Amino acid sequence: MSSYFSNIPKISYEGPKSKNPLAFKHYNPDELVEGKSMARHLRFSVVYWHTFRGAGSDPFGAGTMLRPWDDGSASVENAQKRARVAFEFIEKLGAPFYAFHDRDVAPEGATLAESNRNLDAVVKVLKEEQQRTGIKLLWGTACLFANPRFLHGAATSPNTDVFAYAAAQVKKAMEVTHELGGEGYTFWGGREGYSTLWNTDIKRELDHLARFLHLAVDYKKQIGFKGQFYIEPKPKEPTKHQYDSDSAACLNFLREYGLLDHLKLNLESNHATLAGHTMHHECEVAAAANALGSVDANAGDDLIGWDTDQFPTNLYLTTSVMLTVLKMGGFTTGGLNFDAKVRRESFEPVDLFYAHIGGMDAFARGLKAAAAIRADGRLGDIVKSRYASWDSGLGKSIEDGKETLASLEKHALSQPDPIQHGSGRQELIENIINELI
Ligand code: XUL
Ligand code: CO
Repeated sequence: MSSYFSNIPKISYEGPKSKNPLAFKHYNPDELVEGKSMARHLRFSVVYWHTFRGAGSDPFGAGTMLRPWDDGSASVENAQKRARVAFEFIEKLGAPFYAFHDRDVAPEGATLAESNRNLDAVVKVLKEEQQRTGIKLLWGTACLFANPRFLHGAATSPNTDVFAYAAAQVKKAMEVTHELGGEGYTFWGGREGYSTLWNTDIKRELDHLARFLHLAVDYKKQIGFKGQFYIEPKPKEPTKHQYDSDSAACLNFLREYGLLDHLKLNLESNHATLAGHTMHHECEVAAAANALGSVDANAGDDLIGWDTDQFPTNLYLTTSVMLTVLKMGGFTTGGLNFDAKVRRESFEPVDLFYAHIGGMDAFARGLKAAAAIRADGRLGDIVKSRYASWDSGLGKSIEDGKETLASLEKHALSQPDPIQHGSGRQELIENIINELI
């Protein structure tokens, strides 16, 4: 196959002084941070949907992307060729993983059976390319939101035939993910939510969503797929309210329906901000429940209210994510998956390289800054001393479940009323972070 990126070298690390736009300034895959290579910490993944299927269209205009390898047809041959080009790109970039939806990689056929055959034909190429390059599948997923049949949802559709069709699609997507050695499988509830409550039975829809996920858990066991299941929170868009609205809502749902042992969270930065949270908040909430599985690494725009899915460049964002990731002991099956798209105005193939290089360097800097904050110790000491009263005496006794309201009343009456205690030191902490970032 002819090369489509022959004028682009393999992207390599040249260090912070390099002015080469096609080189890493901070991502040095073999460099050790806290005793582990950057590549193993960060586990970068390229998404198929934005990078190879994103046309650059928006609600106001048509696509703009120049993709000379793509003939624009929905043929299987075009999809197979695109898959080879995708691997050429990922290989040159040096990302170890990729992720896809079933309908990104292969065209939908006239029937489900034909769609499955199309998928098999492209999976054959993906498998060959994985073997040729050593690039691995971070996770697969099924697109249960684009086709009009899913307009009222998939697992939460009021129509049982749609539920069954979605189940069949997940079954197939899970099979091919398994065949490709995928390390995970993601459920993003594209249209699992509502546009108006006047026509919606929330309780029934949530029961159906849980039933759907339990069916997937059962099938996973049946076929011996060992990858991690993820659920991806998002509060709105396309629906007014998505049931998987944020980390806390997902955790509550998973707990309520006995699914917490089977799914972790795949958190996305722009979804966090749409939910009115920082990504740091979402990561900490998930990690506190031992459920932070993977990250869709992107960013929103401060002023545009949509899910703009921009490449992450903000070092405070990447540092905060990596602090939580280091604290929880690192990713296991998950990674940093660039669920991000180049701007409509950045329509040349080379822009795909600039975008990913920038995101990878931003996370490499975030990793180094997070490790520096941990090594410095001042932030850790401030947090530790903030909770010091819980480490012994009364605090320990409360944590151990040995106190009652009556015993605490006795304690409170036995001594002067507590005074304003312990500055939060927010400004000092922010100065320390700025010093180390
Ligand atoms: C949509 C989104 C999806 C999921 C996979 O906002 O993030 O691409 O990551 O379905
Ligand atoms: Co995502």
